[in-house]
Amino acid sequence: MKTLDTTLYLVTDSTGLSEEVFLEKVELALQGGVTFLQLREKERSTREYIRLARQVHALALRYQVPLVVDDRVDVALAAEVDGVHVGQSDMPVELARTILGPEKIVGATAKTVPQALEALEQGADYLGVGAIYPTTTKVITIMTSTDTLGEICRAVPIPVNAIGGLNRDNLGVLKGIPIGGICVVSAIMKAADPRAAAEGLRQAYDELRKG
Ligand code: TZP
Ligand code: MG
Repeated sequence: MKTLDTTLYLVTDSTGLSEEVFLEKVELALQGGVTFLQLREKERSTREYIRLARQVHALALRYQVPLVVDDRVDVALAAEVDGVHVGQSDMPVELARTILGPEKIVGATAKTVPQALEALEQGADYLGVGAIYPTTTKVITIMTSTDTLGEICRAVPIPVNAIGGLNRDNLGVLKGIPIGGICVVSAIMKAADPRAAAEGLRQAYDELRKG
């Protein structure tokens, strides 16, 4: 099993941002304590996706934070990033693992215990589970209850991250659930100060763990 720090996992969203502003936001988030990065691009051409992945990877390397790309195994390979995150309608974990090999990170979305066990068996290194709260980020998702989240966490030995509508003020519902960390998009990407936003999330998460 890989040692991954998924405490504060940022899924990026570059919608409406210039490349310069986007990269600056990602860097500020890294300075604020993001421990894991996923580049998630739904509109870009393959060529643009690869180019941006390379740029974000250069940043991530500076902060020693792993970078995975959403969905696209080809982009992960071409840009030589650390791995991929696949959803339930993306390439199966098993195939992503075969293509990427044992060293690369393969993360998966799971919404039920059977999905979680299947992803684990196929070689997933971590899971994302949600949406815990309704989200304003453009995504096709259904809500997952915190009971199911807890069951998934207890069913698998790999890190399980909660995702969906999370911010520093609403993490209380996760109390007592053995999550590996939290995933956020807008709480950081839409913040005027992504560094302060990341710091605030780290602080709120630490308090959740202590309390
Ligand atoms: N998968 C489930 S919810 C979600 C994804 C990618 C988006 C979460 O975004 P936000 O802005 O943190 O609610
Ligand atoms: Mg996907």
